Amino acid sequence: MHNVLQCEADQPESEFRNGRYFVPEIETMGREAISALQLKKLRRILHHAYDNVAHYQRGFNAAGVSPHDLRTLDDLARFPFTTKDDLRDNYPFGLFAVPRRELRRIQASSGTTGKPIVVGYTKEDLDIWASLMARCLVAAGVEPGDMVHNALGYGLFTGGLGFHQGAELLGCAITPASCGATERQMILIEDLEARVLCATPSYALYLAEAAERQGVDFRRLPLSIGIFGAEPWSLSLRDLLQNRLGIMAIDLYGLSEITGPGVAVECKEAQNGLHGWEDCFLFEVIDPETEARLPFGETGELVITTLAKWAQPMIRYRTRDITRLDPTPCTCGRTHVRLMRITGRSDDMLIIRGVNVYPSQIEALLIGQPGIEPYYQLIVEREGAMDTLTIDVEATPGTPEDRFDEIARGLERHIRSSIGLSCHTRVLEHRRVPRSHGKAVRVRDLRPKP
Ligand code: DLL
Repeated sequence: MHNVLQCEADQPESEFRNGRYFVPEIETMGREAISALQLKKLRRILHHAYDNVAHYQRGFNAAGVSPHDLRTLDDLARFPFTTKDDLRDNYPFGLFAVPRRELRRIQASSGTTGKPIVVGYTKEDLDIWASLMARCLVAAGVEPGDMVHNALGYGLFTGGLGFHQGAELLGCAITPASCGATERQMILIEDLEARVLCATPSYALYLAEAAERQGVDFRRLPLSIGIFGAEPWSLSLRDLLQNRLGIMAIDLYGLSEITGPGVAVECKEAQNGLHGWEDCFLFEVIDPETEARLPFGETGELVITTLAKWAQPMIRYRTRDITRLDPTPCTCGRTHVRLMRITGRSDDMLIIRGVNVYPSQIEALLIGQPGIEPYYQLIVEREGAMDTLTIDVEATPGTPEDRFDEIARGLERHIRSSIGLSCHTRVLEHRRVPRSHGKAVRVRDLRPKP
């Protein structure tokens, strides 16, 4: 039934069998071949979900569809979405599609509020995840034999173990540093001559700052590739990290509900959009309001169906992540659809005096402005019926305090003229904006809870 060998047999020549992690037959397939492969796998996963998960059976029946109705990929639009609430409501085992003895790992989503969300994997799921991560590392320029420093959290969060398995499979030596203990991390990066750093972009920035404070120049170390993800980050932050760490900074995307990191990655050749692995995932973009599927190129909410996940298949999972898809082949030769970066999450979008804005858009405007450091926090409050935004930024060390006000007003003008957003800005002393070791807290929402 849920047999990875069956899944392998569908692929022209599978990396799961022969241990290669750039597989031109898969990664450079023409669109028709990708669609044919997806249709075959989609049929199987819909049957698997329907036959083994009561929640899916009820949902499909209520929508008047059965897996037999899937004749083309477009027919998927008739099937119901899955949401985070479905995972919560079916906690812990309700969405699992295999007997418990077949599970080999449970991870949990990094959310800090409410009931946790658990995700489960069979042995085959873990193998596929590791090989997709290995593929991502290759796309990012990592080679067997490389020293990889992993500053992503180990534990229930999928970041640490996800990168770990992929790097080991590829034949790298990985240091499971996890997050925190920043001074020790710097020593290890330097002494072990790491070539690759895996982290959240905000922690990479913190590492860069700590290194500068200690007089360590990362640009003179062998470190040359940074693979960053787990939170939205702007192109301005990418430039800054590349310059300060002397690396190429690659964006990598994933989420616990859909395995973890390794769903999509930028290639080192183009660094322009993240290749989503279409032999294992089916990507759709929908209008979050009408829930209608949008054509390639239009921006909306990303919806993902897992094509090869047996313990806990996800059918049309609403990620809440905002992006657009580009199916044109990339200069690297890969043909899998590209996610043109994740701008933010629909639940993180702020509406300030009628202007819709994501934190990463504000980040892009702040970084590189004179007199301030690249650390910020957004504070949302309510005044009457209006939401207001205050941006806390941090002065560059040595900036006289009597200039703070003038810098703040300059930033307000810059933001207003660039994106039409009126906000209040406060320039704080150096190191007054909190640093993050994992995912950065960009927004403090002080509005009264409904
Ligand atoms: O953050 C998995 C991961 C670990 C990805 C390490 C990349 C690197 P969760 O904790 O479940 O899993 O959070 C998933 O983080 O829905 C996005 O909102 C956000 N996210 C992940 N990668 C990116 C990225 C991991 N490259 C949620 N750009 C997702 C923007 C990202 N947002």
